[in-house]
Amino acid sequence: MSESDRLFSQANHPMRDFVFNEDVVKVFPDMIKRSVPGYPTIVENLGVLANQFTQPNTALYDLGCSLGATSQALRRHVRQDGCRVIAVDNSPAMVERCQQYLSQQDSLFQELLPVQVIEADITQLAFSPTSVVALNFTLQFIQPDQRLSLLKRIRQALVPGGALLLSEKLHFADENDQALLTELHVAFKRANGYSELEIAQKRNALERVMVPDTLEEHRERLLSAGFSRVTVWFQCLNFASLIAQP
Ligand code: GEK
Repeated sequence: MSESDRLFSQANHPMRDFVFNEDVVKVFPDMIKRSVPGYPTIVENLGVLANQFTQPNTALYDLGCSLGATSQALRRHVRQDGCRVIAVDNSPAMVERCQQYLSQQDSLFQELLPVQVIEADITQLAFSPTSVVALNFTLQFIQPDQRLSLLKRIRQALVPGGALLLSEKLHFADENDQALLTELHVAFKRANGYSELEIAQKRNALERVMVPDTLEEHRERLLSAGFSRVTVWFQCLNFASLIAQP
């Protein structure tokens, strides 16, 4: 069972830069739900969207899978012959727990797509032919200068009819928009029970690790990577999810 997230509740929290370690794994489902507006809706609908784009006999990737919530949604919704889900994360603690959760899903449901969980850095991954790639709040943790080459490799691996499903926290070029949506996001976290101290300490820990782009930057980079169509299908406050088609 997931514990409730009190990770940053004590003053002078020792985590200077945020890391996806065992302490984070223990509280992760609670943390992400209380921090990312729209997360449950996005995850469930990634499965629904994926089923529209999945092509037979291809791999479906969940990159930066954490505990496999997106992989589970893909497996709940995608019905196609010869497909498999490949879930990848570079945090050993995440991968270990993810494997346990996906085995539990296997014991509860029949006829799910097979799934493989891999501990790897997604910037170094060799992709198999794929029809759906989910980057659900992961690209923002990749070094900015490595983002384009990752997207190019994903684009090259995508078969016709497939799609990249990309969810990210957004930055806004207009400083008034940025200030308003940041304040509304703080209000969302407050409403979910986080204190001012927890909010401030987590913001400091994430500052150097998570670097959000603007919607325009995403659009331009995706087009540079060779995608031909970019569509926003969901936005809640400063969090959005896009479909990028080859
Ligand atoms: C979900 N998608 O629940 N290679 C592999 N994994 C990485 C890398 C990398 N280079 N960098 C970061 N990660 C999930 C949520 S969380 C988002 C994704 C968040 C992994 C990192 O270990 C973490 O598990 C995940 O990307 C980001 O639908 O916590 O806000």
